[in-house]
Amino acid sequence: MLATARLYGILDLGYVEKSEAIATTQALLRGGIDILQLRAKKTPKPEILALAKELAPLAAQAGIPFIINDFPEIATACQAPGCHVGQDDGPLPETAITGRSTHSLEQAQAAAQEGADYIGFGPLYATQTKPGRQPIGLEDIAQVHRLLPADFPIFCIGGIAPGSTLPEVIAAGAKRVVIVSALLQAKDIPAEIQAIKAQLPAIT
Ligand code: TZP
Ligand code: MG
Repeated sequence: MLATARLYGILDLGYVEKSEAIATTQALLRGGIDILQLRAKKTPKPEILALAKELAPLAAQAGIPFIINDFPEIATACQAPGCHVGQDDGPLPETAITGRSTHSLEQAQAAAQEGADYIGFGPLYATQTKPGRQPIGLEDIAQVHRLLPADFPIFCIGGIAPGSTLPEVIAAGAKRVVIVSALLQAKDIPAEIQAIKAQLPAIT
């Protein structure tokens, strides 16, 4: 499933009210998102777990990986296949799928070597979704794809939006992207997903 995934969506509770979480997830799944992550930086853990238990079966039914940000124990408890961790979150979790955020070529290589199943690479641009993090720009996108095995999933992330930055991100060599705020704030999420996937190159 990861091998052909091109568009990674994140249900970020910084943008979506808990009361809207199911409907937004259903819209993401209906549109054909390839991977879904639950990210909740300010929500108490029991509430994240309760929501994760509701979302996991929806993603499973849609046949896509469901990834929990930061909490492998929540992934295990809700039977989500994956967990995503940052640079400061210690060793990779023991979930079936593991992802690591990376912010440089060195970190990208290190994550692949430690056995991550995919990486996020960014933020390419400054973004309100991860405030205070220095953007890395587009110049290393081609190189990170040269350095890592051709089939290793690299998801470019941070400030990507269709109609503005996406074309230049693709032109710089991105094959896969994570899009958070632009998707969650879209008027028609499924239509937005389809428009983005039409722009992304096919994985060969
Ligand atoms: N990690 C690096 S940038 C980022 C994360 C979680 C946020 C990306 O969100 P957006 O809204 O697509 O810029
Ligand atoms: Mg983290």
